[in-house]
Amino acid sequence: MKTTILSMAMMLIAVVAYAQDKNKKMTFDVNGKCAMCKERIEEAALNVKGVKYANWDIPTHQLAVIMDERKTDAMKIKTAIVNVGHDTKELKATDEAYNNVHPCCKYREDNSDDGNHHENK
Ligand SMILES: [Cu+2]
Repeated sequence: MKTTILSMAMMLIAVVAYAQDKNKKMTFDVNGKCAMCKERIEEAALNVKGVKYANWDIPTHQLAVIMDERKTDAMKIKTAIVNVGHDTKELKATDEAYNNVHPCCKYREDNSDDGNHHENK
């Protein structure tokens, strides 16, 4: 009986360790419109410790990341992104952060982009 509990506990630990993926892939919506936004968004994401890869797609507004879940999580990345002025679905940039983006990047006023493939909100 004791060994059963022990082996079950071991399995549980193994499952928890497995859930902490060190190369976790994720995509989420980040608002922006041009190549400058792309650079800013990717730089902000990559500056988060544990983020290994970041690629923001201009027409779809999707940010793809690969991160080490033991070091970071989606919320931390989103926080870094809103801090440089870009809205995500869950978190919005402060007006102060938004005002710091380049005038050509004012995606809230003019949501057109280089690709013309995304829907206007
Ligand atoms: Cu821009």
